[in-house]
Amino acid sequence: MGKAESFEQVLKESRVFKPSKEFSALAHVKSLAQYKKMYNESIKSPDKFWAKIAKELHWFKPWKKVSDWKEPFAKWFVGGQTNICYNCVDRHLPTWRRNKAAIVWEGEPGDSRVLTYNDLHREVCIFANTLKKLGLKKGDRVAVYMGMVPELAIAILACARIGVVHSVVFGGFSANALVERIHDCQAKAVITCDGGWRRGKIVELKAAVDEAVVKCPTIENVVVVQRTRNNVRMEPGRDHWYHELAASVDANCPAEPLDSEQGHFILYTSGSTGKPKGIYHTVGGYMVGTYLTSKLVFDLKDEDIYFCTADIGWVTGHSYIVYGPMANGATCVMYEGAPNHPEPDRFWRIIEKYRVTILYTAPTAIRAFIKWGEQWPQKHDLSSLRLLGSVGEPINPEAWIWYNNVIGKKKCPIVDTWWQTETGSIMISPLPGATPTKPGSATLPLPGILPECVNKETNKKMPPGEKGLLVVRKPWPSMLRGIWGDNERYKKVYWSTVKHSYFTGDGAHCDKDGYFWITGRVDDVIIVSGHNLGTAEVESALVSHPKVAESAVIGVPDEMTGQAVTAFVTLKDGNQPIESLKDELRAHVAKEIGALAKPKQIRFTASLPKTRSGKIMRRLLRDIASGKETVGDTTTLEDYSILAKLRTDDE
Ligand code: 7RM
Repeated sequence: MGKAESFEQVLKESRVFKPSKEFSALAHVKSLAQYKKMYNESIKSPDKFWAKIAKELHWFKPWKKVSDWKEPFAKWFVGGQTNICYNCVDRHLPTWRRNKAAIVWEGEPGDSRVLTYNDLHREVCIFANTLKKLGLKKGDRVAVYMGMVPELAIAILACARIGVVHSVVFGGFSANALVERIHDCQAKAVITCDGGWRRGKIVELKAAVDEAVVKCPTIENVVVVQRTRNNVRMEPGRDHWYHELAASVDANCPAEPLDSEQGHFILYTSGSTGKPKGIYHTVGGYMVGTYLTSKLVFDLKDEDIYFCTADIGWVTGHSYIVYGPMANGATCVMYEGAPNHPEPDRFWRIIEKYRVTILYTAPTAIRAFIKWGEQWPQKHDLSSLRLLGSVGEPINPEAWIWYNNVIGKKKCPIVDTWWQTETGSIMISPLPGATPTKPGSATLPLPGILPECVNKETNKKMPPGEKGLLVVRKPWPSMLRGIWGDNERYKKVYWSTVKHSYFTGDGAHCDKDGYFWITGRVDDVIIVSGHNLGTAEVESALVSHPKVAESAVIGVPDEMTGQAVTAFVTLKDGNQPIESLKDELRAHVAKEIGALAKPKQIRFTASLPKTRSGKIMRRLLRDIASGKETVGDTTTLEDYSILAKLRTDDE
């Protein structure tokens, strides 16, 4: 574990931002002392803590045992029966929220729809009844391959209502990615759309399903929601228009009482080698985790207009567009398309139009906004915003400060939320009314969560400032229950690196205040002359240069130093990729971190290979830098053409 002080300067931000008195006064958690008290109690008596939270939700039958832990297999609220769809929808109907907007949806072409909780209930019941009509039953798996339309939220809630396990496959993935995921979980049906709108063009979803399904013998039915009205082929007997099926079913469908440990969903994450992992979640624990974290982290109030910009094909969309906020009865803004269509101010336009109060987005998006220029947000009235969130990667202090100044106008707390598909809900994050924030740090663990930075060899907690592996020491309700169909892989990937601990795959260090600073995936760590460099640190240093928009760094084998840093750099609009800038950037990194972190090679590029949720696929960059063919899973890559471009780019 590296400990060279000089390397940690970039992330060793000294700035501290305290929540304002006005914000704290109205927040669910009002002070650091209140948070600490709640945290300590939750760790001392976790079952008591979680039971109290779970009781805020509806259970058809109470649990017998709060938790049951047989490492590495957890059960929560054992013996209890509930229904997450009921808690997200029906629970609000006898209250004034019946006619409150649940989904405020904006289509990319500019159309919009508003569904109240009452509307949502009707739509979900009808969808659930159409699924039943097709013979789908509790425990069956269904693949959902749609654009960001209200029917996507409705479809997954409908599955949850009757105990069907959904596997959402992001609509930007290829037919092959869909085939692989359907095979793995043996899905019986696909729910899709004719097409989806993206940057003014139709994404041919149904055509991809046609290509996929011929290779998927388990698929009996394809349900097609009409969105773009492009011509699609309908295979008689197999394919059904949703609106036709829906016309003939009952609008009443009671939510089924489900065992707390009944399957809820599978969501595939790309493995660095081999096939994607089907991360498997169950009903009760996931519901309680997303409910609590939505409430505390976003400080959700009934007056809020909450906008999470993620796609539902990513876990963030599952937990923080649909399940968590709706379990709280929130109003959720959902947007169909690209952030720069028709112009780079689309998010700001939406915020102004609907008076959004909470914005949750990703560092990759923030860096794109910085690249596009301040003039776009400045054209709009963003004064309704009161809270900002970030997720997906370490947010570099540069982007944090820009987000704070330009979007939050220095009056909105920023919650930098660390979590994973596997964790189900947010694990490390500020509570906006309680936690002083430091740009670049996800700050402190949420109640009930016990993360630690540890030394791999000794399994001991690292001293402040020293990097280690990020693990979680105790089970928590929304944790994954396994990898679908592969318990051995589950044990190996998450439970064999550090004894009796869940290994996150991330590296991190804690500072003297116990704040967590996540430095990226440990697979991505670069070791230069024996010194451990987190990709996040070097990238953050590069991005703090005024001409740099984004960067990705990787380690390449080097005779002298073991590994050397290679940096891929994209420039802000209006800057030229000239040779002298490379020296300038090297000097900048040396100044920010130290000479050892200086990139030996710098390659300017127009774009980086990313997943749709914005994570840079450094593994692919390593293949490119070493001239190798790409091996391993590429199904989560957003834009394949970037690989070809990078390969042919001049150095
Ligand atoms: C929610 C999500 C998980 C990985 C995780 C980290 C990285 C996510 C942050 C972050 C630093 C953050 N699920 N990550 N959030 N790193 N600070 N706030 O992203 O399964 O798609 O990815 O993302 O490496 O392990 S995910």
